[in-house]
Amino acid sequence: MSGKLQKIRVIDSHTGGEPTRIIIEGGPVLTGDTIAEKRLDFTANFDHYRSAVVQEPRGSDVLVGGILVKSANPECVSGIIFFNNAGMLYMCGHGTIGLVSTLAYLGELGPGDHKFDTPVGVVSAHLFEDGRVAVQNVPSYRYRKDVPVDVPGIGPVKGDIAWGGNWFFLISEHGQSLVIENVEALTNYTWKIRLALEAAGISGVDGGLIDHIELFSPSPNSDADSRNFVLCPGKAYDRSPCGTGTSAKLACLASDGKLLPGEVWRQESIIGSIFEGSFQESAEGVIPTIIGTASITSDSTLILDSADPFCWGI
Ligand code: PYC
Repeated sequence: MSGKLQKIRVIDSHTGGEPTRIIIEGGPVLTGDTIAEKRLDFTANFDHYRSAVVQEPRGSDVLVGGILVKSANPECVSGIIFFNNAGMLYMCGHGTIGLVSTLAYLGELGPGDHKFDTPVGVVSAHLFEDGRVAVQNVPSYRYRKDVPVDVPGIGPVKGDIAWGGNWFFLISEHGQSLVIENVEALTNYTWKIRLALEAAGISGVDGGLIDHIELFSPSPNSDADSRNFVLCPGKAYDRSPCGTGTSAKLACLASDGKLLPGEVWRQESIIGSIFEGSFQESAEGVIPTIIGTASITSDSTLILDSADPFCWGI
């Protein structure tokens, strides 16, 4: 027996293995003059939609959702707000690549340049004829270098705090083996660091919560400059090299003089997918460009049945 049915049309894709689900129809109508205000409205008044779309039983911890919203900026195709199992993101690189591929699949945009409004600024995307997408991200920068944190159960750890559209703690000296077989241990290790940072009051600018932890190591793959493991806010690991995380890495490489403007950095994820990153200098840090590819995996309608005890997610 069913109750009142509500339908939400979504397009799913994955970018380097990391899934994105874009709401096309049936999502909440958000209010606010800016995308940042609409994001706050989503959090305050429509969190049950976030849960229904990305949490089980329709989604999973790894899924990133996105909702298209009207942008007041006439240069933008649309505004976009990304969210996950823990709450709202500020920006999402793999998600933006998924968004562009989704709109191309729907016939709403073609090869060329397109701008999107996000809660942290306008991002530009270029869709290539071969399906690759280049995302020019918001200005990214390293805030603090070599920040020590004492981590219960681990000991002292040092990392850089950087902004790439979300706040990251980037660690190169960790003694961990970045291989897929080690994902559970890597998750536990990085989660302890995440909690220790918060407990110690270590944050980004203006108390910004550092909710992404990123480990780096050399890659055995000669096509890649580095491999990473990225822990996302809700304890899932990023299957892609993480667009905002790669942006944060580029900002650190630029600050250390290890990568020059226009030089390419090939960042490999823990599952072997690669983003190509480069940057231009800017007054606020660097402007990263991340290139990747998304594949569409589903064009479907979510059914929200008011008689379903888990209608709004688990
Ligand atoms: O690609 O920026 C990204 C991202 C953030 C969280 C998951 N992916």
